[in-house]
Amino acid sequence: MATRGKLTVVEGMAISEAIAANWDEIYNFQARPGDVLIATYPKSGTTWMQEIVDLVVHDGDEQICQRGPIFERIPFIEFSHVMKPGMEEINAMPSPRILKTHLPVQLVPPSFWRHKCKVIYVARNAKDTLTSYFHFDKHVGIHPDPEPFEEYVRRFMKGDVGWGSWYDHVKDFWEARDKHNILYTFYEDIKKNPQQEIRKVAKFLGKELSEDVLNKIAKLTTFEVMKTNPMANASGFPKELVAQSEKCFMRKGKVGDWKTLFSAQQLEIFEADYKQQMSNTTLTFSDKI
Ligand code: PPS
Repeated sequence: MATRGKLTVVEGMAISEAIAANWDEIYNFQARPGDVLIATYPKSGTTWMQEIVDLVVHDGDEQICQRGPIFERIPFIEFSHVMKPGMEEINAMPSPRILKTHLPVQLVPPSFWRHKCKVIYVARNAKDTLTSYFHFDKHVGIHPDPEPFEEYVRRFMKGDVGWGSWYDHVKDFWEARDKHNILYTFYEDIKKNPQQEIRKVAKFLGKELSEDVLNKIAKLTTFEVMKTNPMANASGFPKELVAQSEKCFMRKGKVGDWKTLFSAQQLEIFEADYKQQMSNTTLTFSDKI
């Protein structure tokens, strides 16, 4: 990797310098009534939920969902200065828009809360998120080199990776779910029972879809189908940012891939720290891994 971006700190969150440089405009983003926000910690199934939501909103019409790459159909707010669509294009999109963010709940642009926008959150278990993020950071230049893995595990536990602490992110959205209009979903649940989780998303968005349409959406959003769909697999990502997008966005799509990276000793340290960091929440992932 020729160039490597650096992390800095904004409002207590570690974030790439490229995003920090435009922080005021990002935080002051003007959401509109009816906008839907897909919010996640990185590598938690964002792209998957993006495709599900676009298909739900369009009644399972796969042709409409071929109208452009996923990152154009559902723009990424914090990246609007890094790649297209930029802020002007996002502002020009007709309502209702579907948007993506990785920001922690306290840093979501306040206009989303002011307009009581619907927010769909996807949480993924910590070890698989870390594993996916490690592979992503190896191939994408916006963050520092993640090698060696042992050091990456330490940084992840401290929240010294892009978008800060996974622990605070999942816990704070969990606490906020009843205060705001938030649907809290889990990657592992979508994997286990996609129809059921897609039905929840549809209900949350006020869409009544037939069983046939729900089944169709579940099929179109399997890992295998999305991986080969150029409009869903992020293969059109700018090459200067992502040299080999297939290694970043549609890598394995499994639950439990962390087992390929963690040593027994790393696991022990990670689990002890996890217990401590997750001791003050009712949120659990234990039966989902
Ligand atoms: S990003 O860059 O933060 O927006 O990445 P994100 O989309 O959140 O997460 C990428 C991981 O999600 C997996 N993925 C899927 N899993 C199952 N089914 C489907 N359809 C699917 N689509 C994406 C993707 O493979 C990444 O996980 P890993 O573990 O790296 O394979």
